[in-house]
Order: sequence, then structure tokens, then C-alpha cells
Amino acid sequence: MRAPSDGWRLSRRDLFKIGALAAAAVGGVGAIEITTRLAADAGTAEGLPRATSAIPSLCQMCTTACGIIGHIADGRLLKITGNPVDPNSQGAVCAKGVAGPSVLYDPFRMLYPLKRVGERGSGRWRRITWDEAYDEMATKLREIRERGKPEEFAFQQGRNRSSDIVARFLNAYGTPSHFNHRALCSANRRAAIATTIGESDWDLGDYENSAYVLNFGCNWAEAHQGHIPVAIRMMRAREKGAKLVTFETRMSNTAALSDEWFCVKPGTDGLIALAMANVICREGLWDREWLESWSNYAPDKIAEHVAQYTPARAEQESGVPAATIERIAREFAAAAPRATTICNRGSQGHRNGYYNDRAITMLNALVGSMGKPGGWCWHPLSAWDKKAIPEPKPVPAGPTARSVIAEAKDWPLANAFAGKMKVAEIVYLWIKEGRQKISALMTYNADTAWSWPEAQLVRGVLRDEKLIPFHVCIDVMYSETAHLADMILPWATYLERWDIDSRPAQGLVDYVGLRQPVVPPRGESKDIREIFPEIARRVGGGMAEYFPWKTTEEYLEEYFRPVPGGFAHMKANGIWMDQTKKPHYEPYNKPLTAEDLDGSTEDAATGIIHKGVDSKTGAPTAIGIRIDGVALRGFLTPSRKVEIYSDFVVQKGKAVDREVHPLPVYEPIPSHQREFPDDHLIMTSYKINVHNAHRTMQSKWLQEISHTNPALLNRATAVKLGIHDGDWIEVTSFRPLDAAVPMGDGSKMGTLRTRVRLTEGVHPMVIAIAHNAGRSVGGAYATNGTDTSDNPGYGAISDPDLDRLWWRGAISVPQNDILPIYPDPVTGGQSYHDTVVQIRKV
Ligand SMILES: Nc1nc2c(c(=O)[nH]1)N[C@H]1C(S)=C(S)[C@@H](COP(=O)(O)OP(=O)(O)OC[C@H]3O[C@@H](n4cnc5c(=O)[nH]c(N)nc54)[C@H](O)[C@@H]3O)O[C@H]1N2
Ligand SMILES: Nc1nc2c(c(=O)[nH]1)N[C@H]1C(S)=C(S)[C@@H](COP(=O)(O)OP(=O)(O)OC[C@H]3O[C@@H](n4cnc5c(=O)[nH]c(N)nc54)[C@H](O)[C@@H]3O)O[C@H]1N2
Ligand code: SF4
Ligand SMILES: [Mo]
Repeated sequence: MRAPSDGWRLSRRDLFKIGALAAAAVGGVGAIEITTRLAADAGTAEGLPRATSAIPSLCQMCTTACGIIGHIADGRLLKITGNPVDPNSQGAVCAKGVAGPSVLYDPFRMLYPLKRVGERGSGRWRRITWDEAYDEMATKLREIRERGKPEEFAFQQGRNRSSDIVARFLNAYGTPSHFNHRALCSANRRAAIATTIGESDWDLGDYENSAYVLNFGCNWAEAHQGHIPVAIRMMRAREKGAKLVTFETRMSNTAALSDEWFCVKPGTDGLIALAMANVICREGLWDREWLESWSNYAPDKIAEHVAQYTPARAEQESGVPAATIERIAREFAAAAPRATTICNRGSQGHRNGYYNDRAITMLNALVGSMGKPGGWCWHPLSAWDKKAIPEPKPVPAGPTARSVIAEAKDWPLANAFAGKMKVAEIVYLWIKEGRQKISALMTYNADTAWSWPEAQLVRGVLRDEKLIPFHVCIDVMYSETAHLADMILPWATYLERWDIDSRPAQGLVDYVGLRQPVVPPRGESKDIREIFPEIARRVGGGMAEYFPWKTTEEYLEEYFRPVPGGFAHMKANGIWMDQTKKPHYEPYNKPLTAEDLDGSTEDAATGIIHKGVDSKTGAPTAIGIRIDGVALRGFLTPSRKVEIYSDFVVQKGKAVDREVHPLPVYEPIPSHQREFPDDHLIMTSYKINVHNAHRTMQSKWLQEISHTNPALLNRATAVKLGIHDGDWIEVTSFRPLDAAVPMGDGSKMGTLRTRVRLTEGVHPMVIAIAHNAGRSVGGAYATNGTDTSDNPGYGAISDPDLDRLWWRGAISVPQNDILPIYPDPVTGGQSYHDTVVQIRKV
């Protein structure tokens, strides 16, 4: 029976109408009231209950964190629209954002704490109380801490948006074994940008004002960490006549929305960019004056370096005609400074990804578009201004204990920059190899057993009670990782929890947002903001001192005090931005004031201006540089200029006996440097627009739209292999043939069976498989009807939609089961698109 609190249910027809209304709301500028009125009116017009309140919050169906409004009727979330006051998303939401209620009201959600009763992975559980859960956790964690081995408590997270409370808890405990997902995601790109400009690891572009956008493997129309905020700006740029050029291995929706699409061989984007640099230098299309002021490497030396990368060589390796590379280089330079590159996992998710992104970033320096309106821009803050809105005190200091895995010393650039990136894909391998003893593991906001490369290795380690004696998983849903836990704590969804949050500002002005519950948590689910203080109290030993607030609201009240109107403003509006701030254009050109210069010293040879000393290192602190007689802020690199040549990375490499090239170079992918037999292909990965990694797998609304991930194969390749559309194939992967990486012996790694979809829209040497599919547990919707097991964590399930699961049995495969661990030797970034596979019709 359906519980009375389940209320009414939307029909598919209603959903369609709401989707149209949400789309209409996207265009609606102005105040929240407008959207609220729209919702209320819409309710009556569509025969739906009237929304009685509209609560601003932040989406987390992906990590773009768009401002949303939850429309509530009779205590139930009716629908989600965009919050127009969000400067990033400006009132727009994507299909995943609209589908929030399907995650909140998912019948297979975890609602009660569970303890394992069968063997690990047997799927047999019993319900326990929170009190029992807290006690058991606190007893284990206290014992480890009192033994003086806090590093044996490991915390594995993914794309967490509550970093304040996580760091507070782990630092108060004292463990450095804090593992994240970054190397799986964006490490190469971040390292390339940080090397080059020093003051940010994230480019934002200024797409709305661009005349030319050169895209190397960024799928902004379907994915990207700034998805909706970027997509709306790109579309506006196009309306204003900008030209969008996309290099992709596949006809993505982004490629389809571009003026030109070039299908590249995987891993060759850096070479194309270097060949463009060659054309720009050779033909004098550069902004020589800008380079002379701002590049730490002389223009003629850059020209000399890129001379080896001819368009003819780039054509040979990438397949893009030399004449096209020349034409695009000229067009890009002609449009500068209103020209920018954009790139993402397509260029950086490779063994040579760091250098690819170094080369792509350099193009913007060559044409002098860095920091200019319509050019390649950035913001130094990746979130809100933490100096103006600091974390409430007392804040615990960082841990003093050491963790071999988190330090990941073999990779010189993994932890070289401000934000430590770590090397996510080696965590479970190194635990297996006994490099780090783990006595307790807490997994949170990550489905490592499914989204990490070599997922079966992760599962093997999680299953092994000698390697992981105690595993607590905090999750909203029953995931592959939860399946291998000893205890599962039901986590509140993003629609039921509090957060302070914001994303890199696409408008180049920082802002701050509030995620607030639009409804109370379902069942017994709780957020970590409630769980962690309670564990801290029970562990004792001084931990609780860092959690003096009685409630999360009390803590946030204090946190938001510096915001005009405080917490009350945030609860009513969801967002605050200082309207007097100007966009962060050309920060390097900002003159130093007389006050800045008072008491400073200047290095005669470099022009670098210093003032005071670094409290940790004792070295003089640079505050700027004199350029053409003017004292300016400059870039935040060691040279205060754009580092085309980086001695910093060379030294980092030397420290661990690894060669890091100071300049952007092209390093061919070792396993790709040979003749491929017809049945050998390069397996790439991509994201589906309506799904986000693991967190949307349970959404019946989104699963209904997309529930399979057939292998995309070029028709010409299929003809050679006698494969037809819809055929079953076996895909066997090989480890990289690459002495510089763990297990790089070229041996066979894994096999999966799937079906093919033939298309002209994929490179003939590529087999492309989407990663957003292939769950084996988590209930009927996540698994296309195959997991029917009863789980005491779900509560009573009565969902009439189960009878409408028309896609039951649809094929979806877990790509990561055949994706080898393959860290870039420089940064540790996982090479997602380099795996050589053999395919066979079955
Ligand atoms: N819908 C959706 N949105 C998401 C996510 C999601 O799972 N689903 N995840 C979020 C996260 S965590 C991230 S990191 C971002 C990622 O955002 P993006 O990096 O923009 O998207 P991806 O699909 O990972 O990869 C980009 C594209 O690279 C292409 N590609 C593969 N190899 C090459 C190559 O050698 N050269 C070129 N030029 N292209 C290549 C793939 O076909 C793919 O379309 O998206 C975020 N947003
Ligand atoms: N083959 C392949 N593998 C990939 C990638 C790829 O392109 N190809 N991309 C990689 C990238 S870029 C990344 S960042 C990682 C991401 O991999 P993950 O970190 O595993 O993916 P997420 O979906 O971010 O995290 C899943 C967790 O989000 C949590 N979550 C938090 N809040 C909510 C909520 O309110 N509702 C729901 N439903 N869940 C919530 C749940 O705990 C869930 O387990 O995957 C990587 N894996
Ligand atoms: S882009 Fe991400 S954060 Fe924004 S609405 Fe879509 S799912 Fe939500
Ligand atoms: Mo990611």
C-alpha cells in the first residue's frame, strides 16, 4: 500500500507540461516572486495542487550547484525550477535538475541505518538504530585514535559539496587519509592551468562576449562541471554570431551545436594545439607586445620550440587536415582578444593530458586573449570569498600524521599546487599492496566500486576483511559500494540538507549560496552535519570542541553573519553576491598602490616586487612585478608572468626522479604508436546528458529517458569486421604498454559483452561507451529491473510506476570493469580515453 504521505503522483503528461514550464521559467528574469507566481498559477491550470511555498536552494544532481527553487504543496515537493538570482545559472535548470523529486521520493532510497548480517557483499542486512550505529562507529574510531594511528582511519569521498564539515571532522580526528576523486576527474587540466597562470586551476572563459570558441574535448552541452552556466552563455554567444569550433572523437551534442566539428584520434589534441601555435608564431599572428610583457619565455623562443610541430605532422597523427589546422589557427588569432579555448576531459583524460592542456592554454597567451573580455578568463576563487566569509571558529588544524596514499609522492604534480589533487585511482591498488594499513574506512559521496577505474579491483579490496576490517558507507541510495559495507548510514538527499556552497563564477564575480532543506529528511536519513558532531562527541578526546553548535542552523547563522541580511537573507534568496564587485578581467594588469609599495623591495634583474616574508618558509613574499616601468600585480606564478616555461614543474619532477618537461610538448600515447589490426580500437568514455555518474542511476524519470549504453562504432569499421547495428560484441581490454605506470605490461585486463550502435558520428579507430549506466544493485530502476532483492533499508515499497518499467532488461554495462588503472605519470590524472581493446562479434 502507498503510504498517505506519498500523496499524489505526477503522470508523464504532467511532467511534460512541467518541463515546458520549467523551460519557460528559464527565460524569466527578475525576482523569485515571478517564478513562485508562475508555479502557483501553473498548479491550478494543470490540475495540480497549488504550490504553497517556494524555497530557494542549490541543486546537486551534478556538482554545478545551480540555484533552484523547490515548490512545495501539502508538505511535498511538487517541482523544481531555476532560481533567477543565481548569477551562474540565471534561473536555468537542466533535465537532471528538474528530476530532483524522483531522487527524493525514490522508492529504493535508503531510509534506515543497516548492519550487515551475512558475509560482506551478500546483501543481507538488519535494521539498527542510530544509537547503535553511533556507538559502534565511535568505539572503533576511538580505539584507532587512542592507539596513536589516526591515519588508519581512511575517508573516501567523491564530489562532495560540504567540504567545511568534512575537513572539520577529519582534522579534528587527525587523519590525513582523506581520499578524493580529483585525479579521476580534472587533475591534468587543473595542473596545466595552475602551472601556466599560478592563480587558479580553473578557466572560465567569458563565452558570452567571445567571437570565437575553440573547443578541445569539452562536452558543455551535455556535461562539464559548469554545465548549465556555460551552456547558456555559449548559446548566447552563438546568437551574437560567435563561431564555435569543436574537436571531438564523437558527434556529441556539443559538436552538433558547433559551427564546425572535427573528429580527432584520441590523445592528439595537444599536437593540434601545438601545430596551431606553430602557424600563429610562423605567420606572426601573435600578440607580440603582450607576450613580450607577460610571457616568461620570449616569443622567438616559443616559435623555435613549436617549429617541430608542423600542421603536416599533426594531420598525420590526429587525422585533421593540415590546411584546416592552419585555417582555424588564423581565424582564432584574427578574432583575438575575443577568442578563447575551452577544453575538458576530452583533451586531459589521457596519459599526455597535462601537456595537451598546457598547449591548449598557451594558445590564449599567444594571441593575447588572457583575462580579456571575450577571451580566456578565470577567477582566483573557486568558491565564495573565504576571507570575507570565513569558517566559524574554532577550526581544527590539519593533521600531523602521514598517509602514503594521500601523499602519492610518485606523481610530482599531484599535490604540488594549492588544492591537493591526490591520485584517486591508486588508492585501492595501494591498499591491496599493503602500502597503507587501514583499520576503518568511511565512504561518502562516491560510488568507488562502480565509478573508479578497475572497479572490480576496488570491489575485491572492499570485500576483503583483512584489508578493510571495518567499512561504513554513507549514502542516499544502495550503491555498489554500500553493498560492500559493514554498516550503511542513510544520508539525506541534497533536497533535505543544509550547505554553504558556490561554484567558480562564470560571470567572473564571486558569490555565495545556501543549500537548504526544501522538505524534512525522509525516514531516518540524516546529513553528515548531524552525524559528524555526534560521532565526535562519542569519540571524545577533544574532538567535540570543534562542534560547539547545537544545530546546523546555529552554525550557518554564524557562518553567514558577514553577508548583509545574514542567514535570513540567504534563506529567503538562496544567493548573495556583492553587486559592487567588477568582473575579474586582466587581474595581472592591476597597478600596485602606494600603500602596497610602501616598504617593498624590487629585484633589479626580474622586476619582481617583494614585501614581507612568508611565515612558513621565511622567503620574501612577491606582491607584483614592474612591467614597462609600472608596478603591477602580475600573475601569481614564481615569475609573476605567464609561465610558458615552468622551472617549478621541472624541480618538482627532479625531487622524485621523474622528468617533467618545462614547456608544452606532445607526448604520443605509448600503446597507440603501432599499426592497429582492424579489430583493435581505442575505447573512449563519455557522459550522457540526462545522467550524472552514479547519483542519478536511481531516478526513474531519468532512467526512463536513458537506460542503455550501447558501444558506438563507426559504420566503416563495422563493415570491415562484419558487424551489424544491434549485434552483440565482446570487448576485451588491455593494460597500457607503458613502463612508466603501475601494471603497464600490455596484458589482457577484462572483458564485457554489449551491443553496438553503428554511426558515422564516431572516429573509425574508436569504440565509445558511455559511463552513466551499468548498475547491478540498488533496486528496480537503477538496474533496469534486474535487482529485485528486498532491503530492510528501503522501508515499505509501493510504487505503481514499477508496473510501467517498460525498459526492464535493457542492456547497460559497467565500463569501469574493463578500464585499467592508468595514471598520467606527471599528475596522476586517470587516462580514460586511451585503453586499447579488441572486439569480436558474438
Ligand atoms: N550529464 C552529465 N553531466 C556531468 C557529469 C555526468 O556524469 N553527466 N559529470 C560531471 C563531471 S564529474 C565532470 S568531470 C564533467 C565532465 O565534463 P566533460 O569533460 O565536458 O564531459 P565528458 O563527457 O567527460 O568528456 C568530454 C568528451 O571528450 C570526448 N573525447 C574522448 N577522447 C577525446 C580526445 O582524445 N579528444 C577530444 N577532443 N575529445 C575526446 C568524449 O567523447 C566526450 O564527449 O561533467 C560534469 N557534468
Ligand atoms: N568510465 C568512466 N568512469 C568515470 C568517468 C568517466 O567519464 N568514465 N568520470 C569520472 C569522474 S569525472 C568523476 S568526478 C567520478 C564521479 O564518481 P562518483 O564520485 O562515484 O559519482 P557521483 O555521482 O558524484 O557520486 C555518487 C554519490 O553521490 C552521492 N550523492 C550525494 N548527494 C546525493 C543526492 O542528493 N542524491 C543522490 N542521488 N546522490 C547523492 C551518493 O552518495 C552517490 O553514491 O567518476 C569517474 N568515473
Ligand atoms: S547542471 Fe547540474 S546543478 Fe545545474 S540543474 Fe543540471 S543537474 Fe542541477
Ligand atoms: Mo568529474
